[in-house]
Amino acid sequence: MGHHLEIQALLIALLGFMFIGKSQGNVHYYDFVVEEKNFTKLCSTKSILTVNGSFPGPTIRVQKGDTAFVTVHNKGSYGVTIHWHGVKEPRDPWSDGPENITQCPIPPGTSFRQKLAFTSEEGTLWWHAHSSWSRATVHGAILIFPVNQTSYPFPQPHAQETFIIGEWYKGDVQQIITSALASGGEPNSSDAYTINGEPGHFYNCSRETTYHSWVDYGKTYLFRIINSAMNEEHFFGIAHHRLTVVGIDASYTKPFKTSFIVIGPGQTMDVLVTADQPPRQYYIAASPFYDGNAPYDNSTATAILQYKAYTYNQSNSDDKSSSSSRAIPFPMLPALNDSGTAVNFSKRLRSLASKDHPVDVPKNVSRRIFMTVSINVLPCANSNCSGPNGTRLSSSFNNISFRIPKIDILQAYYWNISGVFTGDFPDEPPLYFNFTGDVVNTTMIPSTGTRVIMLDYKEVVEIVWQGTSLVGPENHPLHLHGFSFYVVGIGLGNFNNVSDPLSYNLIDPPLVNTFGLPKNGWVAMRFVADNPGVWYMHCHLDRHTSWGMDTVVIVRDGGTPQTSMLPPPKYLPPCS
Ligand SMILES: *[C@@H]1O[C@H](CO)[C@@H](O)[C@H](O)[C@H]1NC(C)=O
Ligand SMILES: *[C@@H]1O[C@H](CO)[C@@H](O)[C@H](O)[C@H]1NC(C)=O
Ligand SMILES: *[C@@H]1O[C@H](CO)[C@@H](O)[C@H](O)[C@H]1NC(C)=O
Ligand SMILES: *[C@@H]1O[C@H](CO)[C@@H](O)[C@H](O)[C@H]1NC(C)=O
Ligand SMILES: *[C@@H]1O[C@H](CO)[C@@H](O)[C@H](O)[C@H]1NC(C)=O
Ligand SMILES: *[C@@H]1O[C@H](CO)[C@@H](O)[C@H](O)[C@H]1NC(C)=O
Ligand SMILES: *[C@@H]1O[C@H](CO)[C@@H](O)[C@H](O)[C@H]1NC(C)=O
Ligand SMILES: *[C@@H]1O[C@H](CO)[C@@H](O)[C@H](O)[C@H]1NC(C)=O
Ligand SMILES: *[C@@H]1O[C@H](CO)[C@@H](O)[C@H](O)[C@H]1NC(C)=O
Ligand SMILES: *[C@@H]1O[C@H](CO)[C@@H](O)[C@H](O)[C@H]1NC(C)=O
Ligand SMILES: *[C@@H]1O[C@H](CO)[C@@H](O)[C@H](O)[C@H]1NC(C)=O
Ligand SMILES: *[C@@H]1O[C@H](CO)[C@@H](O)[C@H](O)[C@H]1NC(C)=O
Ligand SMILES: [Cu+2]
Repeated sequence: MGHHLEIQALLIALLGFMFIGKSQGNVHYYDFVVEEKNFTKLCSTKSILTVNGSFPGPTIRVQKGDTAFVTVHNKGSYGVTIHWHGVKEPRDPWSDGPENITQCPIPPGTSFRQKLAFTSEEGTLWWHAHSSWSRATVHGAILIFPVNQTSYPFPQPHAQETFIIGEWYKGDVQQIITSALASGGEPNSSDAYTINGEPGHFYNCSRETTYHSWVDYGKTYLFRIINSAMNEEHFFGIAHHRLTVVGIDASYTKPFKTSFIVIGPGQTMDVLVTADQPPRQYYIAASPFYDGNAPYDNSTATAILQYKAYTYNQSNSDDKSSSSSRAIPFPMLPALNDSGTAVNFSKRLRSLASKDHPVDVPKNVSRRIFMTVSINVLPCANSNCSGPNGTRLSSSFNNISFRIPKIDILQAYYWNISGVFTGDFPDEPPLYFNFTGDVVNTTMIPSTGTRVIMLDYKEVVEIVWQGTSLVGPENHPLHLHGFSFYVVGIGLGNFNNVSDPLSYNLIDPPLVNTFGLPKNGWVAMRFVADNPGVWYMHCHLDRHTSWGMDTVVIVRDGGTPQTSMLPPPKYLPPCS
């Protein structure tokens, strides 16, 4: 009898252990030391903010369903925050990171512990600072492996490698945005793009440090590409090699072959590459995609795909002679302003929608939000600002240019502190006009404020983002924290709420956290508001966010402990 009970208890404990083991995954601990470090690039040395002195910063490696605790130690000279881009953080906005949205900055000399709760994400994500422009140098990869290390929905790759596209400024990034906001004009463009921290052959003083990726002939590799650039989207390709896209934003896609990808800041893309070309060196290149009319950095970052079997000598070394490097094949990439190609690429993305990786596309929408996305100008006293015609550059959603408060919205919401935000972001723009017409009303002045979208728990939301031709139409990579969303429709021109929904893809739309809104076009996306909390929504081009192309989504609690926000951690960085 007693024996039986013991065995029963043991079995229950064992089952319980297996269950917990399965649902909770492993726990990882990381320490991130935010510190200044000198780097020499483009023939000059400057001090940048880093995590642990590396650029890009350290990689977080977990399996699906794991938990990671990251203690961020700020040894820099100003306050910062860190965000885990694409990690949904169920019911826990306290760890999400955007400055004065979910937390105040971590003061120099102090630490803040954040919890990363991985749930459905599998593939590639990334982390980055979320304070002013510090993310330019404070960022790194998050790799989420399948629970069964071999159970990719594609043949097991021989090896994997991460490519982080970055943007390098010779000047101080904080000073660049501060002075641009003071003058009202465009911030200075970057001086180079980088691949894994290195600009590559087409810049001065960067040949010696160009990033090399070594491959074996005949093998297939999983390349994880992350765009961490500040202000430009990119075309990315490898000479003579086809890429097979298999994932985006830590969600698997139906595989498709392409000679290049289009990837905006905030996006990640997983591709398979087979080393099936004559063994030698090939350029890997990241060129900007920019279809607006502001000045921009039109340079190209490169790395080298190098076959191991290729033994090279003085005459064909990529580092020794510029005449030979010209012979390294270069990928065919679209023209830098090729909007049509960028839109066509984004239309090819489809969720895998398989038995093991099913989709759950919301069908019965209960809340529709139609949101214009615009660059604007604000009048300036004596017309002496540096924007067009002496104005001050601005930007908006539904003609509201967002203002970030001094106390974070999460604390204000949780503790009912009034005067920080209002819950009245409108579901429609104040005016319907020919949003994408040639004749634009540039006198359309946005209002300013901290107006947020309030959603009930489990509301089924559709947001249609409508680009406008005001001031400077261009593609905008729009990002929502706390969720992945299905992109059910993409189009050019003005959204038609009768005919356009008829062509929605409700079968296998891509599931993403960031998506490029085409220049003078629209994107329809859907998600279920099942994550109570305070979640930032913004353009991932940092100059646009700085001008006000952002807002916040607050999802109310659902009425039970399991459907409510978790309580705050014991320590939160103070708001000064
Ligand atoms: C960062 O540096 C600290 C202190 O040297 C170290 O303890 C920590 O493990 C490092 N973190 C990572 C992610 O490498
Ligand atoms: C960077 O180099 C400058 C000049 O050599 C030096 O004064 C400064 O202390 C260095 N900064 C760091 C973080 O090492
Ligand atoms: C992992 O998945 C592969 C392919 O689905 C399967 O063959 C293998 O048995 C699995 N291994 C474990 C330990 O579950
Ligand atoms: C911006 O660029 C201009 C022109 O190159 C330069 O004079 C200025 O110092 C730069 N501003 C900052 C903040 O780096
Ligand atoms: C490289 O340096 C040379 C000589 O100083 C200069 O003329 C050229 O413009 C520089 N090129 C780039 C890409 O910065
Ligand atoms: C980049 O822009 C400069 C002018 O700012 C122009 O001279 C140059 O041709 C452009 N390069 C490319 C590759 O478009
Ligand atoms: C791209 O720019 C070139 C000139 O730089 C222009 O001729 C062309 O029309 C532009 N293409 C698009 C699609 O805007
Ligand atoms: C985009 O796709 C459409 C429809 O297939 C095609 O007509 C158009 O030429 C494509 N545009 C570009 C730039 O490839
Ligand atoms: C600047 O002025 C010109 C000429 O009046 C006008 O065509 C243009 O639309 C104005 N731009 C803006 C952004 O107001
Ligand atoms: C909007 O403007 C575009 C471009 O000028 C034009 O082709 C279209 O007919 C206009 N739409 C409406 C509804 O006026
Ligand atoms: C431009 O927009 C303003 C509102 O921002 C409106 O008062 C004005 O009538 C509009 N002008 C035209 C020509 O549509
Ligand atoms: C955030 O709030 C702090 C005070 O708590 C303030 O010093 C800082 O400038 C604010 N940041 C932004 C981006 O407004
Ligand atoms: Cu934008």
